[in-house]
Amino acid sequence: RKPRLDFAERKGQAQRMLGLMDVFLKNDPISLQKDILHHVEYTVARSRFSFDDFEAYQALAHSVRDRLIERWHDTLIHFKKEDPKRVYFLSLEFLMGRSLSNIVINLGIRDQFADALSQLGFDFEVLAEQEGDACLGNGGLARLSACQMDSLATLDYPAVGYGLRYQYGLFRQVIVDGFQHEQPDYWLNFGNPWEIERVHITYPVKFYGTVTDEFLNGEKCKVWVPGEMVEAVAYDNPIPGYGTRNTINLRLWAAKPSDQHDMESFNTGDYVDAVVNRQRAESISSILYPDDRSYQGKELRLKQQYFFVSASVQDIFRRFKDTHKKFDEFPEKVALQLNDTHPSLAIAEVMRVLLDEEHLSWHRAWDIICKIFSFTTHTVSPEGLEKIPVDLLGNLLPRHLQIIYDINFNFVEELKKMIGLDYDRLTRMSIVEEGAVKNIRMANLSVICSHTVNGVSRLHSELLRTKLFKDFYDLWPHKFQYKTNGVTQRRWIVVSNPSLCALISKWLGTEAWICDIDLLIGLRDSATNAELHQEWKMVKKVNKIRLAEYIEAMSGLKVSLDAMFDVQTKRIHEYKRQLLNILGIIHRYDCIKNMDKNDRKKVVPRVCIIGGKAAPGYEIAKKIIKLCHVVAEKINNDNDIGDLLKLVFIPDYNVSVAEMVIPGADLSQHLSTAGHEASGTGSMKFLMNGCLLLATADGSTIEMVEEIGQDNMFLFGAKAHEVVALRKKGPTLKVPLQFSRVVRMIRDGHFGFEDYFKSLCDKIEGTSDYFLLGADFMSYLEAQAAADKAFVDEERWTKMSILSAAGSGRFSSDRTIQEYAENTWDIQPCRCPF
Ligand code: OAK
Repeated sequence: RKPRLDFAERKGQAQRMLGLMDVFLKNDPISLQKDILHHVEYTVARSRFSFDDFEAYQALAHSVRDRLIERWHDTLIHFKKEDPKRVYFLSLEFLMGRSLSNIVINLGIRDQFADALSQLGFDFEVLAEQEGDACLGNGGLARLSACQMDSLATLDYPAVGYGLRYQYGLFRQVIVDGFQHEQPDYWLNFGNPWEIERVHITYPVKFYGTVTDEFLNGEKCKVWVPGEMVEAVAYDNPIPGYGTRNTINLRLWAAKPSDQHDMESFNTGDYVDAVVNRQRAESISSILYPDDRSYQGKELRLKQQYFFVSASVQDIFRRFKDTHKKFDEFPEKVALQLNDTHPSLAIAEVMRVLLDEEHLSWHRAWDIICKIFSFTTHTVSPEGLEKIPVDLLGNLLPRHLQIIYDINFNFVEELKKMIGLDYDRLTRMSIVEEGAVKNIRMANLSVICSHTVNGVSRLHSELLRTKLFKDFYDLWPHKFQYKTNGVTQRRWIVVSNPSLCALISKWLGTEAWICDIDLLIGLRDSATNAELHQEWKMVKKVNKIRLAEYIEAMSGLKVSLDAMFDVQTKRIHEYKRQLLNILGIIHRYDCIKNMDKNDRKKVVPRVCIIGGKAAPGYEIAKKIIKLCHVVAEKINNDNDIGDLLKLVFIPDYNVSVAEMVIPGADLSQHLSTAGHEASGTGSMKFLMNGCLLLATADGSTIEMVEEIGQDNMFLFGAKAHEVVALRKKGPTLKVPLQFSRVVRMIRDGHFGFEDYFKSLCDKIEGTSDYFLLGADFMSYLEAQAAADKAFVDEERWTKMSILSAAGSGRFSSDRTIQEYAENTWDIQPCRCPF
């Protein structure tokens, strides 16, 4: 690949930039201290002689924000002047986590702030810990959006992110007696210094009502008379790039009652009802739905989708019309990226605006649609695809339903010309699903109207082409691409693992890898160097100490640093097979119990760490969490076992917990049944941190094997193409005795709660073992044994660890974004001058 940017040049520009900034906000220690104290006194409104850590954090955050805003303004002005083609990234979820450290690192002023603070008697890290996480998303898709925003800014792409500013983020997970309980995350309670409320940037969003035919200049046109109107208010979140002045915008919309529409109800005299009704409007952006894949046909969810889409589309049109008159130029200036199907109403909305408000012909409007939308799906299974009941959509958005029907009519007519009257295929490909409940298939709508359909790994793309969207692939093979996911090394090494960051820069002799990750490969040259080994082990130890302290503070459990820290952290799902991990742990426990003293001496000690949230209504996932707790209770209190095996469940796993857990892991597990994980991005973060992977050949893991070699990972389990055949075997499929034995231990009440776990055991025995835990169990145990063997050979393990990090370059979101820019969006960097 061609080098992205000359690092020396970047660095030089960064230096000049710092000099220039001194004109406005100086970055010397005295100026920074003055600034912080100014914010203590006047923003936080505490006396500068008496403020606590949280107040110091607030003042610090505001000082950083001032510097951020300068660059953000400059970037917006520069984009306006240059008027490049922009990509608009529409996503219902962004999982940003904390911002402070990330921002000061990207701005290149972390050390200056740390020095200034230490002279004031504060520790930067302690203050950074005061910040709460912004959890406006569920899991993989949402964190990917956050990583991609960081890369878009760093690579100087003219991009805008659009999403919803939920008042309640993802629920907080609290464990009571081993059971998950959910508590609301009112994350805005203590204010949010990273957002800028734009009271003057608001748009009306319409719902319900009727559509009538009217005549305008002799032409028939549709007029939508809404039944409800809500106001969308913009909240801007500047996202700084690293080593650049570019700072892009993430615009999140909040719902407010619309004054316009309410005048009537106030005038009718029912003042109290009118005020209560106004509050209803705010509920649209109040809560993030916590189920990451089940579509329940809830009206509020649909309202959220349309609300954010409508406001974003109005904003995009406003920006375009500021400088352009002819809509034919629209595709030259606008690329709209659909992050899964959640924003796909944007298709019908853009069409509606072009037809009903801009009065373009259907032909011209459709031509524009086909040039501007690109769609990325993050799902593997057909059940994961979003469907909206026609009645629901027709009631809430009557004009959009008409447009979708028209798009479908034209599509089906064209299709008939191409494939003839193959009714089965026509039925499968139609946007409208007939049946007891008539549905709109949002994925079909997205595929039909987008110029490009992306999968998130090579395997995923193959599954899309051969299974999920086979009919469409056969019709339009040119539409189908894939962009293997990536994560940002700024967050996942530089922010979360500063010791590793320093070590890598020292051994590569440059910091350039921070924005040119391919340079990491240079570590391979020193993979057997004894001095590097020493330092590498030291870094891991520092991170293990940090994690062990956290575990002790949280659970009271003391863990041995000599043990292998074995981690599986991700959302709890049957297909991700946390249950396989727990069964493996029970097996290990059972083996140790049955060993004599001498054999026990040979056991490789392990600390097994599991973490993740279950969707509140997902019973089986919640049972898996409870099982983990009862098994932990038994093992951790068994004197025969001691330090040989410990099991810990880390509650409320989120971005900032991940930043602490991942660097401290020796081994991480990615156990999805092959063909079920579209990509997986957690594995990439572990890999970058030199953690070894124990994984199935699923999602992007297959590509990781190619980068770092099979010898440096522990692969196991059936391959994706074998899974179907294994399922077909059903009752004739033999499961190993070891598997039956551990399931029996649960059934027999070895860990208590046997009645409660019955349904869980029933799900994995006999024909109901859909995710093939039994079939993969022996291979899993073998991979675990291989990991034990490697771990005792310290030199071999350290070399594998170095090679894992060295080979992780392909999994940077910088690469992903560059591919999207070149092959999907057709946009160019637009770098802000210094
Ligand atoms: C969430 C809601 C609906 C559909 C998919 C998701 C989701 O989070 N999918 C995950 O996306 C990640 C980013 O592409 C992938 O790495 C995961 O494999 C996928 O499950």
